[in-house]
Amino acid sequence: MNKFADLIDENLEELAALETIDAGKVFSFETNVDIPSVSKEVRYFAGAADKLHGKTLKLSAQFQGYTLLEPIGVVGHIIPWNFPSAMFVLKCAPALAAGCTMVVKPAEQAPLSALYLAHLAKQAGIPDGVLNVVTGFGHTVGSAVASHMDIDCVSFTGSTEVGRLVMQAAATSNLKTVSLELGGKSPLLIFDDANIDQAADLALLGSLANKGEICVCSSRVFVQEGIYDNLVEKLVEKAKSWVVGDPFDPSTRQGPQVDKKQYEKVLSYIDQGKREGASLLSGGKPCGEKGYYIEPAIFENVTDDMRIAKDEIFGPVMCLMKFKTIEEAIERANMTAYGLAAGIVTNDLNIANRVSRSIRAGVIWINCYHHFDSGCPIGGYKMSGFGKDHGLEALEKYLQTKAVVTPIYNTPW
Ligand code: TXE
Repeated sequence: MNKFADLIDENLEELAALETIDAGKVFSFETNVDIPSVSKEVRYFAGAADKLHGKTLKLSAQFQGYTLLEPIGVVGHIIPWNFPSAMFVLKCAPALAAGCTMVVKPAEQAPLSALYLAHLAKQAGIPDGVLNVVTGFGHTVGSAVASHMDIDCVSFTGSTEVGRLVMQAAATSNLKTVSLELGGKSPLLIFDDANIDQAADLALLGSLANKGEICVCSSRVFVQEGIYDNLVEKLVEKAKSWVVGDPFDPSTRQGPQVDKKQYEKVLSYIDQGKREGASLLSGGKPCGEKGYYIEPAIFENVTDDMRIAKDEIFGPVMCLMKFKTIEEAIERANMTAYGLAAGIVTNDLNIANRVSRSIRAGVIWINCYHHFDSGCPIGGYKMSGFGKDHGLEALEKYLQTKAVVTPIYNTPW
């Protein structure tokens, strides 16, 4: 695995270019942040591989026992297109460390880096048959993985709709274990004491990074009334320098949406927002002559019951909402079927502590956003799914515990 990580570093530019060509991701982000995190993830779990062990059990008189941690078996990883390389190692690295074999089904929109990573894994000496990639569509290859009788565990990241199908297929085939990382509608809560400049930067990053194609993106931005007007002014001003265009250009912050389906989905939600009565402060139009580029849309006067405030749009669309009290912020932040992430911007420790404990979401970022780390588990509450990726917790879904019991004095009962 360490050799695999070295080869990822040596092929950083190739992998970054594949992501940009295949998924429209910004090349400078790929080379500086995304692909370096891919090799780091592999090294993190390489370090865990020789530290997985069971416990000695304290049993009632005459008996002794211990547990063994065993690989769960063959894992099926079904992954999406928004972070193709990162998703690949997010799933494969802990499964390899746990001693599993696996079949990866990359998304049909962006399968190239998965094939390239599998080639590097082979070069690194990972034995044939351990890490396999099968490309294809969801309704054929994906559903075959989910319903396969010889696959012991399926680890899925994608839409809530397909997550349900995967769980159903597992239930009606061999009852394989399932972990699901699904959609989100994460809140960012900005309190009156926040630094306006920093808060505006975090709101833009949280909502627009990777063209909004991030499951944890902060698509609902709640701002306390005391700084609301100043913050909105700052946001709109900063949004003007958010460059949308050629993802290979170093000045670009946002490339094209991944495909026509996503592009049309995002534009139709922007129309829906206007029809529902939200006010479009900036952007929200197709951008350029060709390609799936969209000017980031910033909406205000958004109410909690609007579709743009409830559904996962998965595009560069920010919904601004004003609140008065901490209690109101907590209640409205939790008013979602999802629970993947949340952000808090404040310098008041009491607010940060209270709010972080009151929000039902798998990760809470305080005065930062989108900080992913190999050591930090990420995963959903509520309809965002269950099971963790990243962190030592990610190993749990690829392991099972076997208990071994023997009598101490050779007594037969
Ligand atoms: O997802 P799908 P799509 C959300 C986001 C986006 C929406 C649709 O809101 O707009 O989902 O995106 C495979 N059995 N997310 O259509 O279809 C598919 O081939 C088994 C959030 O791309 O869920 C791909 O490999 N597998 C998300 C993977 O599932 C099936 C990231 C995800 O695709 C299948 C992506 C089936 N019947 C989209 N049908 C996140 N949580 O990060 C499809 N697949």
